[in-house]
Amino acid sequence: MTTRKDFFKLGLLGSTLLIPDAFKKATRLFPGPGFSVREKPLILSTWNHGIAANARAWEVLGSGGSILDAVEQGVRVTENDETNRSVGLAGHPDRDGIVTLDASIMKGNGDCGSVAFVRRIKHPITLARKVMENTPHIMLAGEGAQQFAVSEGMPLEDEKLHPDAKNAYEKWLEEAEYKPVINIENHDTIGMIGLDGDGNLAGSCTTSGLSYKMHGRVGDSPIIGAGLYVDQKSGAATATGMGESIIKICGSFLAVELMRQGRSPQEACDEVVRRLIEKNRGQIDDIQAGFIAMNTEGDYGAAAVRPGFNFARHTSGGNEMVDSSNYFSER
Ligand code: SD4
Repeated sequence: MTTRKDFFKLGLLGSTLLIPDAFKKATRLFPGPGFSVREKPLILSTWNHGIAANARAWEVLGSGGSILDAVEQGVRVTENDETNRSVGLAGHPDRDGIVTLDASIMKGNGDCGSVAFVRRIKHPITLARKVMENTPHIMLAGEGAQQFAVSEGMPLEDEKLHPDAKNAYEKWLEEAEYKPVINIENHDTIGMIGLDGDGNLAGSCTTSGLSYKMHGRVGDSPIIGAGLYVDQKSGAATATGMGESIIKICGSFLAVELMRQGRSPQEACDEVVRRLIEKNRGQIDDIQAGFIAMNTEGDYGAAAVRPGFNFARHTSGGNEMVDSSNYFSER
């Protein structure tokens, strides 16, 4: 149960943060790697768990699957990973001890689907795809999303916390403090964007959201334009990190729109991070957010608010981790 005291604490979130010196020098530029492989296919996904997800996506493409199949099947690996505490049913619960999942999927032609605040579904990304393909809607939430899953033949899993998530939750309950944790474990939401050999784009994003969030809280990941956006004419982008800060700037849409206006993916990601910091009035002590983007040429980029964000890149040359630039990087 969320108490009044908890809610008050939540309301205080951010109010005591200081504007960092880096923000005061708002003209500071980002050192952008400005990556370009100009090679297709290309698969990118957030954090270390992206390696296994990319490998699966690559395999799907190699066996004749579409780019949409690849980004769906790729992130299912992460959803299925019992060691992962930030994606799928083994993730950390909300403050009431319940795991609720968010996911979205999008094609270059604008078709998209998403689910939010969904319980007991092992593969929310597949449910998001079913919303896209089998309903006239784009987004289903909560109980309705679960009912739709059942009607599509998806099994309801036991609502039991993973033992490690349970231990961590019990420890958190001792203080029950609402304090979003900046990623330190090098894994979090998985967002994947991909380009196939014919230049078709698609993307996916799936998460258990912020640990110990308020029951009912929905982050950026299922919000088309915030956690994910794909436009065949311009490019694709996805996000990870503090969803509230990403929603406020329609982060993924913004990256794609900037590419449409002629920015490189790296320039677009850098500008999105700058915009996020500005929109949060520089109060970013408790915020980490990262973005990855690619265009149809095979150029790509990544930027984050602070150090530590990385992403997995799969090309015909292999599958490896790449460090993102960040707002505090030295030139
Ligand atoms: C959310 N963006 O729910 C997700 C979670 C995440 O680092 O990526 N946390 O806000």
